[in-house]
Amino acid sequence: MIHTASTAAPLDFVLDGLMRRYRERVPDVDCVVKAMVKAGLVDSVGGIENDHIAFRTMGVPNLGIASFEKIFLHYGYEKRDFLRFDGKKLDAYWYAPPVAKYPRIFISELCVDELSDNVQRIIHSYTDEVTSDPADSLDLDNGPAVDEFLHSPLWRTPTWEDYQVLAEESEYASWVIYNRYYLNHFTVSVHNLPAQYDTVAKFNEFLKSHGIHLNNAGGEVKISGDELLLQSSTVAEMVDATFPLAAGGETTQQIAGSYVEFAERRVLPQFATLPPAEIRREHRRDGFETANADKIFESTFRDQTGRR
Ligand code: OOG
Ligand code: NI
Repeated sequence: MIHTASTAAPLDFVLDGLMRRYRERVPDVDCVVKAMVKAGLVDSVGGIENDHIAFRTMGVPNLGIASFEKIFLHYGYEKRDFLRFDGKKLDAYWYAPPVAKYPRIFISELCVDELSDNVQRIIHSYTDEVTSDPADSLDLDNGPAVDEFLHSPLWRTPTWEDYQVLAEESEYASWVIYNRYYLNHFTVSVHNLPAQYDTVAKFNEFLKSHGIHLNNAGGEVKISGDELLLQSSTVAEMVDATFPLAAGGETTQQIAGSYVEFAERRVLPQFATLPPAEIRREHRRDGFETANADKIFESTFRDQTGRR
């Protein structure tokens, strides 16, 4: 069998399924898409260059990066750099796609064993329901099966009390315990857009003129040390979430869902003299930047969502 025939189709199915749920859950996505269509930048969401997508995981046995990455490694993604976030107790890797038309993938993991005993106990009371690595029993060539896996809860819905205890110590923990493998964000690539929109600074002004709320942690534009990777993101939208209560019954609360990111990758100094028409992905800054990412994580944190 031809290699691309066996891997490309399930990957397309999985990416489409992720984007469909994400668009339904995050109204900002269609707000951004509509604004871009109205400005003549794209015909539809499919015309947007997606720089990367991101997932969050719980770093416990059978789950975390070691489990989740199996899906995308199977589709030909290549594991690249390790990133560490001491303050947030997170590890992450990014993955390069098999073909440039696919987005990069950013997968992070909460280092659960670095948290307080009480929070560890609460997290394990949920994640211990998973007794073997679920990626190992998944038929990764079956796109619909993987799509269903990504959108089916691996553990019971947390109680509202547990959710709040987690949020006090780690807002990443509370996000994952409820949202699980929902797509955390997709990323509009701006550097190939027409000149009035081709930087994150210019694109942010366009977004704000359409009423989009931007994450301002560390400033609205996050700039890498080499000044070649610039990023911004929306403040996550709130979703209605129904939680069981410890004493019985349930409560519906508004909690942070997902957000949208924007990225500008500048041309590397060694390609600065290339004619613009010849510039492709490999001529631009690749990878991620820990200091930028550290602030982008906060798009789902209450300091930011409280500003909407
Ligand atoms: C990921 C935050 C980091 C980036 O592009 O640096 C990130 C997250 O919020 O899970 O997306
Ligand atoms: Ni991102």
